[in-house]
Amino acid sequence: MSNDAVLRITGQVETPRELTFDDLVALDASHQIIDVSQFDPKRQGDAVKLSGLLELVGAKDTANYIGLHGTLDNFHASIPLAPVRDTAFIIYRVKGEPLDVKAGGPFRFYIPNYAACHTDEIDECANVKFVDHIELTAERGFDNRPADDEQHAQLHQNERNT
Ligand SMILES: Nc1nc2c(c(=O)[nH]1)N[C@H]1C(S)=C(S)[C@@H](COP(=O)(O)O)O[C@H]1N2
Ligand SMILES: [Mo]
Repeated sequence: MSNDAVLRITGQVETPRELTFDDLVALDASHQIIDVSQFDPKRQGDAVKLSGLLELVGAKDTANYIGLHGTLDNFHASIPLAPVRDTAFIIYRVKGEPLDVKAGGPFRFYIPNYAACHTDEIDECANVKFVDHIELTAERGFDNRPADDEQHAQLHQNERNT
């Protein structure tokens, strides 16, 4: 898999950054989560804490929402930052290699304790796969998560067909 994928972080930050796999590997050990199965037995691999990335870019006090953009399948979520800023992480590595696209890689956003899809602003749908852009905003940003059961069922149907 290509190792030159970048995760952009922009918006209400002091220093916008474009981070590669190697940049994430190089982040301080205090920002790393080794083996995410401790949070969800269905998930494997290693992650960096969202809080570590926010520190790196210098998130501003005006950053109230976090936008998670997945260009690959045009999937976007915008959720309040405060409830997830100390718990969310980005899975990026499995067995020393970049997270495979089949597992939502190269960068996959993950919130432990998410709500069922479209029951809450912070739901399983907000665990955005193939995230290539994290955008901090003052107001709620673009979000095209499924709005009801029918749209959600359709989304999962499409997943099975691809
Ligand atoms: N980019 C992207 N991320 C996404 C989705 C999607 O369609 N595209 N679906 C969401 C939904 S509705 C769910 S339930 C979870 C499913 O993740 P999983 O396939 O790893 O179980 O991913 C979420 N993240
Ligand atoms: Mo879902």
